[in-house]
Amino acid sequence: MDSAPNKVSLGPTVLLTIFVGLGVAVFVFFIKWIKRESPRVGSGKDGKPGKSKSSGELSGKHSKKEQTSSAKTASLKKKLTERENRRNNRASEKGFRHPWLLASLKGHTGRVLDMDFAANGKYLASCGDDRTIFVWDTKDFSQKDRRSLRINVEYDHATHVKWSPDCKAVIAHRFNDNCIEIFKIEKKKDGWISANKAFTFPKAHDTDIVGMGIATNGKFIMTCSNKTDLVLWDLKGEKLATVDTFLMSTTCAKISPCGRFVVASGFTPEAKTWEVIFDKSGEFKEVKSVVELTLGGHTSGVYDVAFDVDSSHMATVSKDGTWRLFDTNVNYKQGQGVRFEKTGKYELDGSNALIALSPNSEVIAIAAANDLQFFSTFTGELDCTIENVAEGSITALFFDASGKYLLVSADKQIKIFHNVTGYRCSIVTAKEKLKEHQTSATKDRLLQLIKESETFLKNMGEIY
Ligand SMILES: *[C@@H]1O[C@H](CO)[C@@H](O)[C@H](O)[C@H]1NC(C)=O
Ligand SMILES: CC(=O)N[C@H]1CO[C@H](CO)[C@@H](O)[C@@H]1O
Repeated sequence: MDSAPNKVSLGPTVLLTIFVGLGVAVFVFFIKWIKRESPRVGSGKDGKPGKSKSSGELSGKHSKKEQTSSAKTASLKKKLTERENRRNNRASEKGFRHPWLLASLKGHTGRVLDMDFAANGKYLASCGDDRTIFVWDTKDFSQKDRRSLRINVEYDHATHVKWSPDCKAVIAHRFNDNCIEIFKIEKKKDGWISANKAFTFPKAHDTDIVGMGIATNGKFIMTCSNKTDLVLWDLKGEKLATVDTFLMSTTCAKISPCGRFVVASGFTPEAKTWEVIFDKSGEFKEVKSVVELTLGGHTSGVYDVAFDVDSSHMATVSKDGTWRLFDTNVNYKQGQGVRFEKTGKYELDGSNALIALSPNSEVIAIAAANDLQFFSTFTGELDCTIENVAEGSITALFFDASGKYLLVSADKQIKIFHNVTGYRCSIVTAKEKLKEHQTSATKDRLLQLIKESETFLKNMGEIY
């Protein structure tokens, strides 16, 4: 080949190289400058910019002012978080690892948004924005192969999912239609289950819902919007009552495990409780606010509420950076209020937080963005932080009925963690009990519990 055309064609290449090189240099410089200007950019683990406590004061959402103040900065922030997302993606491809992680349930192709255990402990239901509900066989979380059932949510996706107390139905909340849909679950001959769409409830809320539940006594269903309208339903989809939560905006609404109370929280610095009352013949009578069971003491909005197994303890997590544990086993009908028991500080960023209380009320787990923290309710102290559990925010968390595991949904997976903190707490409380006078049988049982817990912790490579 002649060398002349080569020379000609080299020109633009060289130019292009120089041009690209310069561009990269300018970009890198600009990024460095931006990082210095706003040190928190990119520290958000949610793909959102990190947020200091003070900037979160506006209803826990992104401050609009901040976003519009400089379009240029915003678009750069976006670029930066995109880069970080890519980095995180690479990290999550390799997979999240942690010694406390027992298993991950994989099957959803979209974000898992909610999950619920069946009362018989045999099934776990989860829903995601991939328009599916999965039912998982919960037998032995450590085994790899697991039966699951995939239920399609037609033309929509479910944001909330719950089991009926008899384990014969799954109740889902359709996002676009903003209404409840019931799926009948039937046992098949092979021992596994099948699902069939049964019916849908009428739409009752104008905005997204933040909570849905069904009472363990099977008497009512509850839905609550992100505004202040909370609706109680019978199981056929007839409205029993509508309650104004008077919370300005509501972030959480749950039915207590005993099936008697509805607790909701939101913008105001306390969670409110209502009792749902039925007459002797089982007819709905009324829903009544119970001020004695107000969970107060926070200085800012309450994000989430959790219960122990028999509703004798409730816990709250607030935007003020603290959690609070209450003894709710009180004679509220005689005017006795809840007893405040413990508080602790969680040190996590995020515009929202979720809380889970272990069945025996010894452990609190808090999730904000994609981080987790475990606390002992005996000391109130932080036991462990697990960071970057997923790429996106944690959407739900709770303990299984045995208290052995903490389940966390985020991204496309459900992660199951050993309740290591719980074992440590068991040792502490058993030792406390041993200090008191005990029968020799109790003493033996406590010593046995300590031994078993210590063995478990030793095998996990944990201190105790
Ligand atoms: C409430 O839900 C509506 C959608 O129905 C949404 O536009 C609005 O931003 C939500 N409000 C809050 C405070 O989350
Ligand atoms: C808080 C809690 O439920 N802890 C439990 C963790 O798991 C151990 C072993 O099953 C239990 O003994 C603890 O009670």
